[in-house]
Amino acid sequence: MKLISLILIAGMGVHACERNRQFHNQHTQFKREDVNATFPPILDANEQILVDSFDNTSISTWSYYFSVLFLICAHGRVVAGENKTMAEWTAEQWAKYGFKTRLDEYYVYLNYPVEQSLELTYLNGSTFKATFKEDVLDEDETTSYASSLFDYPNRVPAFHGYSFSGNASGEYVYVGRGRKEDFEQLKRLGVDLKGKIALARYGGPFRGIKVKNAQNNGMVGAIVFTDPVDDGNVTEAKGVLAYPKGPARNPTSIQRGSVQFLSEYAGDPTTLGYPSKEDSPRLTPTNLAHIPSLPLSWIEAQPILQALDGCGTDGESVGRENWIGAIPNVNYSTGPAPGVTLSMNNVMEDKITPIWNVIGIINGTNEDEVVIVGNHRDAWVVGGAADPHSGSAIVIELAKAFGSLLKTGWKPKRTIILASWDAEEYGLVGSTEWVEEYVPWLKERAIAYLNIDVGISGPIPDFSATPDLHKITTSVGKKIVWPTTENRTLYDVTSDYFGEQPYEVLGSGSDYTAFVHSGIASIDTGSTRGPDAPVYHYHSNFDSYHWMSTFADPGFKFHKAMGQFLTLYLYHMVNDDSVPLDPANYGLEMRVYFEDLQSDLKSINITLDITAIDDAISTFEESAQQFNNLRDMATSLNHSKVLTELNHKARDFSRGFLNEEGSAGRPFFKNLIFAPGTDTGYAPVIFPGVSEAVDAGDFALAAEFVKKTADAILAASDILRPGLVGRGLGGVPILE
Ligand SMILES: *[C@@H]1O[C@H](CO)[C@@H](O)[C@H](O)[C@H]1NC(C)=O
Ligand SMILES: *[C@@H]1O[C@H](CO)[C@@H](O)[C@H](O)[C@H]1NC(C)=O
Ligand SMILES: *[C@@H]1O[C@H](CO)[C@@H](O)[C@H](O)[C@H]1NC(C)=O
Ligand SMILES: *[C@@H]1O[C@H](CO)[C@@H](O)[C@H](O)[C@H]1NC(C)=O
Ligand SMILES: *[C@@H]1O[C@H](CO)[C@@H](O)[C@H](O)[C@H]1NC(C)=O
Ligand SMILES: *[C@@H]1O[C@H](CO)[C@@H](O)[C@H](O)[C@H]1NC(C)=O
Ligand SMILES: *[C@@H]1O[C@H](CO)[C@@H](O)[C@H](O)[C@H]1NC(C)=O
Ligand SMILES: *[C@@H]1O[C@H](CO)[C@@H](O)[C@H](O)[C@H]1NC(C)=O
Ligand SMILES: *[C@@H]1O[C@H](CO)[C@@H](O)[C@H](O)[C@H]1NC(C)=O
Ligand SMILES: *[C@@H]1O[C@H](CO)[C@@H](O)[C@H](O)[C@H]1NC(C)=O
Ligand SMILES: CC(=O)N[C@H]1CO[C@H](CO)[C@@H](O)[C@@H]1O
Ligand SMILES: [Zn+2]
Repeated sequence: MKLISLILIAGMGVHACERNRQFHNQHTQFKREDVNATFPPILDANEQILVDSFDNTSISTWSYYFSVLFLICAHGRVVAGENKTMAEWTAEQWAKYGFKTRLDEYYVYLNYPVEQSLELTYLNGSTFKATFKEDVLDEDETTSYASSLFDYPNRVPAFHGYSFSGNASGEYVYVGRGRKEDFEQLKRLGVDLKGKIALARYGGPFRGIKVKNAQNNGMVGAIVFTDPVDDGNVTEAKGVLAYPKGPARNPTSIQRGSVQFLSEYAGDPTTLGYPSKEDSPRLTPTNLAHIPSLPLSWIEAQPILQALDGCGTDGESVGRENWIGAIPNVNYSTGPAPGVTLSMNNVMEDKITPIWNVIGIINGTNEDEVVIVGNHRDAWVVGGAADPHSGSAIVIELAKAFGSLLKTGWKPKRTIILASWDAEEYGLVGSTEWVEEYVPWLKERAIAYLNIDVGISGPIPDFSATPDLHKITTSVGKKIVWPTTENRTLYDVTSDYFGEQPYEVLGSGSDYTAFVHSGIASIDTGSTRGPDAPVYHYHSNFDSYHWMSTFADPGFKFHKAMGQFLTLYLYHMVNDDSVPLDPANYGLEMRVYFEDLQSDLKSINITLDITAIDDAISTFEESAQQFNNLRDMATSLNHSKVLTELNHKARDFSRGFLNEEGSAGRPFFKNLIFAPGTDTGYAPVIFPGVSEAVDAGDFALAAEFVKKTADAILAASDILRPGLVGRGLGGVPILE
């Protein structure tokens, strides 16, 4: 009983910091070919100053500094909470260009790896022991800093953040991508899961969800391995050379990452709902696993999978989508193989430790209007040239561009805040604690949050955003020259690949999450690989400066174009008389979501009265129409007082979508229009209160959430509808 199109099944190569691609809106708001478009795009004087300030060599220098040089100066790796020096350095760069900077410190729970091991014992008593080591490459200087704790002081071992310390041993079962339905299918096939270790492949749900599902099925440990099936045709099996010789995946690459139960709560697990100060009271975490887990490369997963072949049900006969991967000579059988066992050990050190968000501010003339640009700074590895330092490098270059514009005497109308978040990787910790501290202030002032995390990991621009930001995303995208093919803008390339309405719904997996669930318009900017581009070694030592400058973005031209995009975006957000938010598009989008909900309920023969949502959307559409009419008039009359009122309505209306108790037992996820799916972690569900209750078979709860969702849409509609200043609309406008 699944709401197929609402529960967005995650696609290939999906990771935190990467984006999902499954939800296809049916409506077309934008014309792809602008017959009157000139090329190159025509920019005004300020836009030209900003765009011209961008320099690929300068971005390359920032990238090198973040992902290589820090190390060589022995400043150390930048796993969350490590290295205040890099935070201070980032603040110094922003300050050079006119930002007033500070470090916001929080004391959060994190854990760090001490000892990890995994051994396979065959029936005949011989063993295979995993090394958990990625290749040290002559070509790639930072890989040697990461191979062994004892050889090199800065290595970051292969481990899972927030994983459970403990041992597990016994027979094991291959569980596909570890979705709930994968486990259901195994039980239907008669596979005994209790007391066994789960062997899951990466892809699909957030890795913490895989571990949670294993735990909920009585399993005692989890191994999560990378599978080249997510690399499409760029594989050694298809004749492509592996990194560092070519663009295919290095077989030893390991995906580190957090195993927090992200779809339950983000942020510090010991301070749910309030900021982590040094003396804050601490809760016992409820969203962390109590079975150990470890990540593994495909080359080391291969013998472990092979030992299952011939036992249980073979992969073809399991009948689950995305079950069979592409590791050579493996049949992806379920197992268990009687008497063949794994023994795993995971020792982590728990700490309450300081983390540092860098904050940089340029005051605008309107104190009650603020736009925030954020990117995280912590990485799982030495390097992190894509995740997060393509974003880190771009944000410094953005600060530099605004510095150039400030020198001309320009001042922003709205306040600009830059943020370099710490501890994103463990569970969006830095950004969530910051939002929890400043949420009343943010709800009064925040116009939008612009996130950049993996700014560049491939050649295709890729955005997820709240509906009110789609229009500006398109209009700014049409101003940027994208360097893949001749005479194409960033918007052209995005829509060539993703279609005419190319923007995804925000789920979770990066620092926009706390903002979206505070009712703040948000966009996640970045790029993706596409089918033919070099494989991105996500959360691996091979996400390095060498890989970036040799394979992903030689010449840093994509960095430059993406940075120009984010810069012009921010410029219009803080500069335009009429704030470039488009509330009416929420009406169009919600209409599509509603129709999907309706047809899905029908297809599974559920009778649930959802007309209240339908009616609420209609009311919202009317408010948005009135809002647009008045905004057009105020714009043509240049009536600044009315424009200010309307700007505030555009800023505030989406706060109405919040429900303080959250949806269906998830108080963190307050937004009733979209939230990450409980069983996906990354990918969004639409009208989460309703659709998750239907999935759980709880129709009384679903009916309750129909009302709550409708009320939330009406609350947004009330905030948006022109009040006093709008009287007289329909006839001659009365504008005081
Ligand atoms: C293109 O420009 C012409 C002449 O200015 C105008 O009539 C037409 O509406 C424009 N077309 C589009 C699609 O904007
Ligand atoms: C034990 O069994 C494994 C798997 O069948 C095999 O690869 C290995 O060679 C065997 N070892 C010995 C010593 O027979
Ligand atoms: C891989 O190549 C085949 C044959 O050229 C093609 O049909 C298929 O779509 C490709 N797959 C991907 C993911 O690009
Ligand atoms: C794996 O599948 C292939 C093709 O069906 C088959 O020839 C082979 O025997 C299988 N291997 C095992 C160990 O079951
Ligand atoms: C866990 O496993 C490790 C390595 O096999 C071993 O050294 C340690 O004693 C074990 N701990 C417990 C509590 O069994
Ligand atoms: C910005 O404005 C705030 C509040 O008015 C003030 O406290 C702060 O000092 C100003 N910052 C700068 C950099 O001017
Ligand atoms: C791209 O635009 C330039 C300048 O307008 C023009 O000279 C060139 O022919 C165009 N190239 C293509 C492939 O359209
Ligand atoms: C910057 O771009 C120019 C022109 O494409 C290129 O020659 C140069 O090597 C690039 N700089 C870096 C550091 O990649
Ligand atoms: C829904 O009901 C129709 C007609 O009664 C039936 O044909 C169909 O199989 C049912 N679908 C499901 C998913 O139960
Ligand atoms: C609109 O009015 C403001 C002052 O209220 C003025 O600064 C601005 O130049 C005017 N814009 C236009 C397009 O007339
Ligand atoms: C300032 C600071 O925190 N420096 C630390 C950076 O990381 C290295 C190694 O991890 C530490 O030794 C430094 O103290
Ligand atoms: Zn990231």
